[in-house]
Amino acid sequence: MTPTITAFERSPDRGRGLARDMRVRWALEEVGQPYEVRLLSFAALKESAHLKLHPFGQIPTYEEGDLALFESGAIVFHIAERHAGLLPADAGARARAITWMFAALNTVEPPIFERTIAMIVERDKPWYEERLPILEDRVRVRLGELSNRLGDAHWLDGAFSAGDLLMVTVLRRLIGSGILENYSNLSAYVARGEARPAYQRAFADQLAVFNGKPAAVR
Ligand SMILES: N[C@@H](CCC(=O)N[C@@H](CS)C(=O)NCC(=O)O)C(=O)O
Repeated sequence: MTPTITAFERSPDRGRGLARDMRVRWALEEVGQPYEVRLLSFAALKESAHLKLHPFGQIPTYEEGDLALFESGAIVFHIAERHAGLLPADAGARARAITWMFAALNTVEPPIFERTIAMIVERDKPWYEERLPILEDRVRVRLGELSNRLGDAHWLDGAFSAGDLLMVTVLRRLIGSGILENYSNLSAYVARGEARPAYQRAFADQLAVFNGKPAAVR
């Protein structure tokens, strides 16, 4: 059964691949699962039809027959569990890859996203100039730790996994910030993720929505 995901009709990032449907698109591309996309306006996100699928009125969602999921991490996990290619077969390696999925979303993403939100909604506040460096230091702490762990490895724990997929999408939000660029192994890690053919197909399809062009037919 072909799953259907939801995505922004008009992405606020202007097609830079930051909206979280990118994670789901990338995972589906990695495992070779075709999918359909239902595009939604910001208003439609908050309407009852969508709220039945997503209690917080956000994208992405994932529908497959009777199954409806929300939360990008849960969706990527669902895809990774049902197809080969995103989680190792060995039980220990699989548990570690899942640990990296949680680490990406629960430990690394929060300070990065808090900085982003501050830059969007707090720019005109009197405390902004004082608060931003504090938020950026918190990001640096996490990147330093992640950089130490990654070292000169290609991926976080052996072969590319759903943990790397989520971590790369989380780190991409820092591209051009001047922060990520100070950690050459993390920049190279992100570039390695972006170079994967599955990533490139997912990115092109998300960008096509922003450009108003139909997605490639595969
Ligand atoms: N934790 C959720 C976050 C989802 C999320 O923040 N989605 C954003 C787009 S990337 C959204 O729909 N924003 C619109 C809104 O919150 O109204 C996930 O990972 O799926």
